[in-house]
Formats: sequence, C-alpha cells, structure tokens
Amino acid sequence: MDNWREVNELNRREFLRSAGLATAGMALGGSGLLVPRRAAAAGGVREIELVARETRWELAPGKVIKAMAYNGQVPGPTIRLREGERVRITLKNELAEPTTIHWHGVDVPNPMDGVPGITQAPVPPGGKFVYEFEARPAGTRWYHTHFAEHKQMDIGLVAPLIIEPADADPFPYDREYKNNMMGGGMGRMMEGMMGGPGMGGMMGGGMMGMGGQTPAYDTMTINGKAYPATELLHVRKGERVRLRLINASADHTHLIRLAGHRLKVTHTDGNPLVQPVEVDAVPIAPSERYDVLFVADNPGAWFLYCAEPGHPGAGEQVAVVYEGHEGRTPEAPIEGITDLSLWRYGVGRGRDVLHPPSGRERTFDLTLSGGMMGSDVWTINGRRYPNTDPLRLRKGDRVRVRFNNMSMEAHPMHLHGQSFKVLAVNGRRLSQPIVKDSVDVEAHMGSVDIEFTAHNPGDWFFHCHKPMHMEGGMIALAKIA
Ligand SMILES: [Cu+2]
Repeated sequence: MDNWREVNELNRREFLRSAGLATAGMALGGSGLLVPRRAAAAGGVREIELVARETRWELAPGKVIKAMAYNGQVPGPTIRLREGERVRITLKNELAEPTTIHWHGVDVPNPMDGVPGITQAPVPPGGKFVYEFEARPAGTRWYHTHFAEHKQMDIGLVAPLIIEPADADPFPYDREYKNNMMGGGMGRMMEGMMGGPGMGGMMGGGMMGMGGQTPAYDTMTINGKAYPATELLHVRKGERVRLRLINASADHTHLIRLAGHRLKVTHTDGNPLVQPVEVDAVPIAPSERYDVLFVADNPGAWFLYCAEPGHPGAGEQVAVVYEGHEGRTPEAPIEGITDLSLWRYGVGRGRDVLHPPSGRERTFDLTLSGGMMGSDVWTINGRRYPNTDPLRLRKGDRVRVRFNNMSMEAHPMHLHGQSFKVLAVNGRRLSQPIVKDSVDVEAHMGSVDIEFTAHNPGDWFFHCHKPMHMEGGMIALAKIA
C-alpha cells in the first residue's frame, strides 16, 4: 500500500467527503480510497496513477476471493474531475496478464479509448500506458478493463468516474453516495461481485479460477461487499440524498429499490433529464448508470436493495439508517415487484445535450441474434466480429440505428466515443429522447431506435456490454473519418 502514502492529504480529504461511505475501499480501515495523485502540476493537468494487480479481497466475512484491483481496492478508486479538466492517468500493469482501461461514457480521443487491438496494444505485464484526455461530458461515468472482461471486470477492475458539471447541477442535493453493483450469475464457479445500486458505486464480480472460465456467482456485491459486510449509509431526516447507481455486472439487470421511499430518477447514463421521474424501483442493465434522489422523510432503518429474486440473499443489499435511529437491522426486503411503478426509458424526458449534426443522414438496421441452443455465438446482421460490417461514417453525420433483437436474451448495446439519443423503444417513440451510451434491447423481438452525431473521429467499438456476448462476436465498428 505504499503508493497510497503519496496521496495528497488535501485531495484525500476532499475525496472522503465527496465519495462518502459507499465506496468499497473504506472497509479497509479507510486506506483504500485514494487515487494517489500528484497535485495538479504542469499545465493544469491532473496526474493520477492506477496500479492493476492481484489482491485478496474479502467480499463478506469468510468469503475471500483472488481479485484484481486498481490501487488495491474493489471497486477501484473513484476519480472525480471537473468538466473540461485535463487528466493524465498512468496505468501500471502489475498483473500476470495484459490489461487496458476503457473510460466508459467519456468522449475521449480514439487512441485513449482502451480497446486492445483497435485503439492500442494491450498493456503487457510489467508495462504501463498513459491515458490523457479532457473530462467530458459531465455525469456519472465509469472506468473498467477492456481486456478479458468476463474475468477481469468480474473480479474487480471497475471503478466510478464522476465528472462534475462546469455549470451548476440542475438537481440540488445535500448528500451523495455512489454504489456499484456487480452480480453474477452465470457460470459455474463461484463467487460473485457486486450488484448493486446505490450510491455511486460500482459493481463487481466474483471469481475464481483465473483460468478464463466463466465464473459463476453465489455472491453479489455493492461497492465490493456483500451484505452484511456492505457499509451502512447514514442519512438525516429532511435531506435530499443523491445515489449514483452503476451496474458493473457482466450479466445481470438489477432492480433497485429503497424500502419505505420512492426514488426520483434525474440522470440516464449521467445525462440530465428535464425533470426527475419518481418511481418505486429502477431496473438497471449491465453498464447503465442512473442517478437518483430520494428525500429522507421516513425515519428508521431500511434496505436499499435489488428486488430481483435471490439477489438480496446473495448480498445485494445495504442498510440505510437515519441519524438517531436505534437498532440497525431493517426488515427483510421484499423480493419481486408486482404492483410497483418502475422506471422505463419511455417515462423520461431528456435534454438534448449532444453535438448538433452537420453532415449526411445515415440509417442502419442492426439485427442482434445468437445463442441458439446454448451456443456462444452472437451476431450482428448474421456475422460475428471481426466479420461484421462496419458503420462507415464521416464526422458530422447524423446517424440513426435500429436494433432488432431476434435472440432470447437482452443486449445492453454500448457505443464508444459518443453518446446517443434513444428515439423509440419497441416501436413507440419517446416524447423527448433521453441521452445514453448504453441501451438495453429487450429479448424476443425487442427493438430500439437511437440517433447520434458522429462527432468524434476514429474506430469505435459498438457492442453488447455483456462480456460473453461481446466475446461471442456481437460487436461492430463505427468508423468515423
Ligand atoms: Cu448481449
């Protein structure tokens, strides 16, 4: 933990205040958190160092996994930047295998995008790579490995990246938490990660045999911990509390709810809505983020949890305790949601924060298929990457894409390098498109129409964020010249 010692004390205090309780590393006696940063030096560039290495990580008492971590913590340290700030992040790879970092939802220059074989060579064991970019757009972003994701993400190489708006935040709040969730689900081996919701955090995965096999999970985490090891969230009556929910899970959609309270959704993948939308619970697909507010108006102790059956029992819950409340164990969460109101894309009205188009209109139909009879082949228009047809675009083009999902599983489709508007879902137009960088296309003939301005030149991955599907071929390139 030597590198933590270099942490600038002022930054450290700032971090502790802003990140609050929810970030994972705090469980290690408060040591974990910090991004060792040298104070902003030359030319106003913020310098950050991230060291990726294996570590033992305790998900819950008695459940220790061999994890991969940035700076020794799961999830990795929260990076908090101001919109437009320039940052230089040095990744040192002390793992026994290659890795890279992708800055999810950030409009980085193409060579900084972290996709091995496309934008950079993988960083070998013992090697390093310097990422440098301006922090935009504002919002709840995150960073994660883009190498062997099904293993490396699941066992810890994920972290929040918060870009504070240069102007005032449209929705004021008194306290903030980040929650990441991870969750597992699939494989055969064992432990899991995080799954959750919450406050600004991330989710992680579980793990075991580092051999490249599909991990299976029996544990789900919020900010790197499974209940009862999840850290309490403290609130005071009357406060407006902001939760930044990040789903870092490889396979699972989580359904986040705070017992005794309603949640107001304010941002979709970090991008503000016109007005908050109040719901009982928020479904969040892999790689999606939602910022939500709640008003602390119901004193007591409550669970913030995932209402998917089995998830709370696997650890995906955290107690929210009001100041002055005696007794810290909330009532058991209710699993399954029948008569509650849920967030859906169509209930939000987005703000158009994208670059205006200046070029041609282009339209693409992408049919998502695969997984038949349990196969691990996943296709776009019948082809597997690298044989999929690229979207050949010019800077400024207005690009419309319709996804049609002919498979039996949902696909959270993520575009690198620029965000998009969601125009329509299952044939129904949104009254005012919401802005995202990942959109979940429902199984069994689900469809989604998106539109983006091809403003960022380069070769950009456009893919399903479930690592099994991506590795099975569900990737196209958006080539912007
Ligand atoms: Cu998929």
